[in-house]
Amino acid sequence: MNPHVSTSWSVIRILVPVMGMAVGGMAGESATAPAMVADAPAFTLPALPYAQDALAPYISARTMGFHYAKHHQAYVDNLNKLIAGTPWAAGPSLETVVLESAGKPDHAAVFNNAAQAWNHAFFWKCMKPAGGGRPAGRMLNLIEKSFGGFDEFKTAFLATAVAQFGSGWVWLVQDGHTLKLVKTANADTPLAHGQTPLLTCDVWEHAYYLDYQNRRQEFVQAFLDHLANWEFAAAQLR
Ligand code: MN3
Repeated sequence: MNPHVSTSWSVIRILVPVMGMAVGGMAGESATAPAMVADAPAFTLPALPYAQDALAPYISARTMGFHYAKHHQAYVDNLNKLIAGTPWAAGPSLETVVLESAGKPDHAAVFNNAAQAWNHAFFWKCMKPAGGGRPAGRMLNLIEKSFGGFDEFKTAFLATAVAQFGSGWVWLVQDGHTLKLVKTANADTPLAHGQTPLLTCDVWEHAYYLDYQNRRQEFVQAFLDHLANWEFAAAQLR
């Protein structure tokens, strides 16, 4: 599927009330519209860095069709609805919305949707076709220093992913001069805790259930062995 199709739907949702038109028949006809729409949504679904079937067989096109085109799109759409008419709709970055809404109970819905929109955009970049393997250079040195070796890091990443009860994320983060593994529940993100995210794997069931059913560890192992984009992770180091 063309990732731009999903973006055009969010545009249609904005256009329909303005133009008083029915949705029927418009799908696919307004992919070039955003720049012309006065009330364009504050945030749009970012394009995937690869085709939706590029990570198969480790993540199927069917999973990506739901995970990217439905779940990620829904977080973006919900965020746009929640911030409509607020200063957050007027141009700050997604990171700013995450940071400004974090830890504020009256803005929990904004935080949940903004953080999930950010986490997913980051997660897609943490993978690539024919990824996995070992990092090199400074990243490998930091991993060896922080975890005692790359194999030890992988074992700890898997254990952290499996230990996350229910929905959440496993992250390799930079915290000062050291690297750490952290897990976050639901939408929570290391961004909101002053840590620098380097690499993440989504361990919500929607990330793996179609391909692996309940076998989360097998999914995370495939992420480490075949998908992890260590060049992207190294580029996040400070
Ligand atoms: Mn997800």
